[in-house]
Amino acid sequence: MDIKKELPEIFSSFSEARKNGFIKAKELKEKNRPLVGTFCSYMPQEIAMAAGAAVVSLCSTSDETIEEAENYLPKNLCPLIKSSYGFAKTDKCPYFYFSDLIVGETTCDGKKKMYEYLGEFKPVHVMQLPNTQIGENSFKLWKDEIIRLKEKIEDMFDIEIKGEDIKQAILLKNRERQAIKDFYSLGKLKPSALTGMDILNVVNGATFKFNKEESIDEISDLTEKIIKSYKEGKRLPEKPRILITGCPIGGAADKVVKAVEKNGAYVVAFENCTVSKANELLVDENKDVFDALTEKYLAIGCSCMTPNKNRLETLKNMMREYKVDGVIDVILQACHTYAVESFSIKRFVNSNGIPYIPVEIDYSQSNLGQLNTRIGAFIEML
Ligand code: BJ8
Repeated sequence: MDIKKELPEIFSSFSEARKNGFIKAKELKEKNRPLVGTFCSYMPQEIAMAAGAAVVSLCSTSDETIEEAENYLPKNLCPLIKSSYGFAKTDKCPYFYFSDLIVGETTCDGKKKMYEYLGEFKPVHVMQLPNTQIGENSFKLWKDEIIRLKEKIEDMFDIEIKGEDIKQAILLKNRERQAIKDFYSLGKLKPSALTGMDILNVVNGATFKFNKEESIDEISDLTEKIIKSYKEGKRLPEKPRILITGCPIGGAADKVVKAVEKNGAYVVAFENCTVSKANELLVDENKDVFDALTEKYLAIGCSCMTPNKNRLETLKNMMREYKVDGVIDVILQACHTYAVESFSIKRFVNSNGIPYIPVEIDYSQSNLGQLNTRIGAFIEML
């Protein structure tokens, strides 16, 4: 990374990463490097990486194709699912277009049924995720599913994936996770060093950078640069500190972050897939590769799991470490598991002495006024 670049310039290079990644994805294809698309943090990326493939998130975050998707899917369905299907069906997502294989998973009902339709025009492999993290059966099922994914990828790309290839992928992915963690952990600084939008743009953007070594260097340099200017006294004014939890929050869903920061607070922590759910826990580098991957991925605290104690555990640590004043739970419209879990999250957050508010959103920009009013009122009472 050019160290002469100013911070705002670096932040905007990450915000542009998704757009610029389209060309990179095309270049990968021209070099015959496989591209594997995914819709979930449970997908063990190291298996695809061990085959030399690049992995890209296909979760769409814009309402552009929702109307088209509603010709096939119910209106009362999560916008992430409708949007993702809409982009795939209308061929408007270059990442979907260039993907050789889509790896789905049996998380929520809407997604797993949508994969059936995707399979009508793209190779789709669905991993059978257990509903619970507890017990040997769940561990065995998920481990077997990770091995089945390895076999699928070997078969599809006519390649043998050795244990050592997976080990190397684990080491690389861990280094990337650690660099991302070091960066978003800057949110712990009080007063804040950077805004929640900056955190989100960088972490989100990093998922569209296919050269992992380059991306690790860029993120680490950025973290260093921010720490240096913080030590030199460059800090943001003190404001209430918000933690965001719940459904994935990139793209159109970032309107919640914008509303928080427009109404006199900062988002300092994200307990979402976009940020901490996917990165907080590293893969154990000293165990059998399949056991280690099973352990890491099965531990993700998503509301699709029952019970979902890991989400509470993570929230507890994050509320303390980030010195949080309030928690906002973002629930995408018609996401039943997160909506139902909202009650227990409220009870848990409040029992730790922290105010909590759930906000249900879709991808449209039409109800911004209402969202601003609700979030503004919440921040005012902190
Ligand atoms: S690990 S959060 S990426 S499932 S699609 S569950 S919003 S109704 S995305 Fe998710 Fe994996 Fe869990 Fe993370 Fe609800 Fe919509 Fe379903 Fe969703």
